[in-house]
Amino acid sequence: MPTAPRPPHEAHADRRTASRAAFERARAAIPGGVNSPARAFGGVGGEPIFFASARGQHLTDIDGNTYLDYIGSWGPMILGHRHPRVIAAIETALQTGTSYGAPTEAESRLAELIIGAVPSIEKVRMVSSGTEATMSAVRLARGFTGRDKLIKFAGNYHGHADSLLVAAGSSAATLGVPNSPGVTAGTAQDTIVLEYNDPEQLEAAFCTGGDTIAAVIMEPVVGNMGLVVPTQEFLDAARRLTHTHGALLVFDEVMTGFRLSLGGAQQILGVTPDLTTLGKIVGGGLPLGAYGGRRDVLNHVLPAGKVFQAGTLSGNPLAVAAGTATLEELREHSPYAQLERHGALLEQGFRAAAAKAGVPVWVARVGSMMTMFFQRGSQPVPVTGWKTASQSDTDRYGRFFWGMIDRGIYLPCSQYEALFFSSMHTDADIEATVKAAEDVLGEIAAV
Ligand code: KE4
Repeated sequence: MPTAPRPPHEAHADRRTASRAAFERARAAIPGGVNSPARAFGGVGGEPIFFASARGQHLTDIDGNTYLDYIGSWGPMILGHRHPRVIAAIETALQTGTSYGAPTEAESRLAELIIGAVPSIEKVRMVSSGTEATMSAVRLARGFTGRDKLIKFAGNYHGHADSLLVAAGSSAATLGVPNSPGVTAGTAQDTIVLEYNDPEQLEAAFCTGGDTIAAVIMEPVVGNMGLVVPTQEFLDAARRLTHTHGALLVFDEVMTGFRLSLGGAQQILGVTPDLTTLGKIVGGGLPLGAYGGRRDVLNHVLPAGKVFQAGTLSGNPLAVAAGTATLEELREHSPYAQLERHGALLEQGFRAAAAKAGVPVWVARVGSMMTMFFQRGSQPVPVTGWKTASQSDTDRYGRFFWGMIDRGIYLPCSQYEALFFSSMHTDADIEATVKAAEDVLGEIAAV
């Protein structure tokens, strides 16, 4: 009787005994043992790996294993870990103070850098996370328009503000239903959830309730269902319909901002939203988010206007120093051509490896964000939204993930996350990653 293959995460569990013990300890004190569910390995099985240090493109776990990092802290580390310029800026800021609860000129400097880089941003307010940025942008859109309804898209994640933790409703009107306990039906009913890349559905929503819609919020290039690119028709419809009906178009660029170009996704897509939200890279890996956009809209934010938003640590000097150094480095030594070259090599390598192994996949990439969707059929199916992304073979993805871990490659621990790489990754790193993928895909095909 052939024995069932061992779960992939058990193959080399002996290499991660310290992580196992650390996880046991963490679970006694922290819900699920992690401070964010994305780290819990729920999407790939097994237990999370605990890390001790990072430098450049490498991570080192508490068992001493090193990995090539394809998460980069879920996006912020575009320059690699502990970039000398970022570390020096934080150390300098440390010499004068860590928090004032009062304005500093460094915040104005960072605001000016953001305004100079992001096409849609004329004024910007800093907060401490991407969630705060999107939550505040939604409140601002509602305050500016005097309307209640919000349109979002299935498979787009915008942080954990209640009005954004909403799934597509079963009703024809697609009125939202909570997708977390604790989110009230009253909150969810003001969120309409549609299918990404479906301009007809968006048009219909505006036809039935255009004058009640405050905003459309979207990831202009999606990372949170795996990578999904928008069609020009869908982008044009979102821009046209919001303009025509007096709603605001909000690009959530927490992930894509400064990642896909210095001006984010909106710069390469050629569509200018009314509001943009930022996080991750803008803080250089320290806690900082931001929301900005049209001057006439931002002037509604307290104390310039009446829309309330506040934060004790907003514009924190250490986070501002890290973000400023990061944006200045990106501006002065653009990495985007190299990131594009490496992305093309990785994409071609993964595609060829899957084809050689006979494993059906759909590979999507923009710059240094990429996802290889494992598919169940024999022929690749384009992944255009949550309806197609959610058909992925997540078990196979889990096998791929653990096979790559065993070869020292740290990919996102979910099929529904994009991978990221940094300006510190080398040609040799990309080649080694493709070689590892060839090996693992060959093994997977045999299972
Ligand atoms: P934070 O509150 O996690 O800083 O940002 C929320 C957020 C908002 N908008 C987009 C497009 C995002 O991708 C995120 C956060 N992304 C996840 C990874 N998909 C962060 C990882 C985590 O939640 O631990």
